[in-house]
Formats: sequence, structure tokens, C-alpha cells
Amino acid sequence: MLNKIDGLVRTVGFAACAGLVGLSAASAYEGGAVTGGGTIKGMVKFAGAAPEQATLEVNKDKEVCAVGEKKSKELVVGADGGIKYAVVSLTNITKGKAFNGNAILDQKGCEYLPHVVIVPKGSELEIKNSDGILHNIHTYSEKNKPVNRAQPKFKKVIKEKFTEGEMVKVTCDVHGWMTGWLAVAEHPYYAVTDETGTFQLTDVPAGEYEIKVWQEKLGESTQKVTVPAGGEAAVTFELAAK
Ligand SMILES: [Cu+2]
Repeated sequence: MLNKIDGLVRTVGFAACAGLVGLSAASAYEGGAVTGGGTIKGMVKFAGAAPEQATLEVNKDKEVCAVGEKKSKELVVGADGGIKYAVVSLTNITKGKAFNGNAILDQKGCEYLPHVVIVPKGSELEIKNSDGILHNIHTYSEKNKPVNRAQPKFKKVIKEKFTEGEMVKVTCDVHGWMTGWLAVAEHPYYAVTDETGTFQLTDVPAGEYEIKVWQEKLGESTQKVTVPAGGEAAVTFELAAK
């Protein structure tokens, strides 16, 4: 009799445990120490002649906002064809280096700095108002709950949490030209390209991965990459105008 009860308890315990594992497997990322990891270095290029960056019209709060000429950052192509502000990430990594940190998004000169910021999911994003005038944070997303908060001049910092990995657009309803993007990251293998269009992902456990690039005007593209233990893998993306 005792054995029977014990067996039943164990069966129920096992089933409950298996259920939990099944639920979390899709989204869980396990961070820790990586030994013998490799590096992915790459470049995101624009296919074709570099377009001109449009000049943004600053028609409000000019004394604060019209500091120099404002250029659109929605497609910034450098001298060698490299695209700035593209987001590169691994799509299928479940285990690797530690995942932590907090991001800061500043509103300065009525621009979002940086234009694209990586926000670790579940962390607190610090949204600063360095301008001393009213802004408002208005986000557009599919998976995260939308944020629409006024940030008056005396409110130097507000904090928001984003719990689902996706690209979230940020705008200000006070200043129509202000746009920025939050790359809510599922793990630490995300990078934003610099002014030369290059990026790198470090401490990647050796293996085969899918790597994705996202750019706000040009969309997404993926490819396969194999990372050798302790070595480097090179990736080039070429994105064309739609
Ligand atoms: Cu604003």
C-alpha cells in the first residue's frame, strides 16, 4: 500500500515537472559562463547608391529642439555602404553568456539618443528627459503592452519594463519628428550596427545558428552562421530598398 501511494506521488510529481519544462522551453534563455566561445563579426550593407537623409522640419519648441539641422535616421548609409542602426541578433540560441544590464534612452535636443537601443527583456529601461521641456513616450508594439506617458520637464527619469522580445517603435506626440526604436532582447546576442555598418557578437558558444538583421525601412533578412570554438565567423548582409 505504501509503495502504491509513493508511486502515485512520484508519477504526479514527474508529470507536473515535465509540464513546466515544456511550457518554459520555448522562451527560456540560460545565461552563464561560456568557455571557448567564438565571435561573429559582420557588416550590414546597402545595395545600391546611398540615399540622402531627409532633413526633418522642427516646427515646435525651436529654442530647444532646433539645435543644428535635424536629419532623419531611418536609413543612414555611410561612405562604404554600411548601414547604421541595423539590429543584428541570433534567433535560435538558448544558452550562452550572462544576460543582464539596463538600457538608457535619452531625449536630448528633441531626438532619441540613441536612435536604436537594445533593451534586455524584463529589465528597467531608464527614459531620460535632458531637454527641460515636455515630451511624451508613446510606443507601438505587438507583444508588449503599449506605453503612452507624458514626461513633463521636471520628470528627469521615468522607467518602463518590456517583457517580450520584439522591435518597439517610440514616438513623441508633442514633437512629430521624433522617432526611435527599442530592440527588446531575448538574450545577450544582439548588436546595433555602428556608422560603418559593422557589428560583432562575442562569447558565442561554438555551433550553428541563424542570424537575423532588422532595419526599419528595409525589413529583415536571415542567414546561417557557424561559429568555431575560439574562432571567428564573418557575416555580410546586403539589404536593398523595398
Ligand atoms: Cu518630444
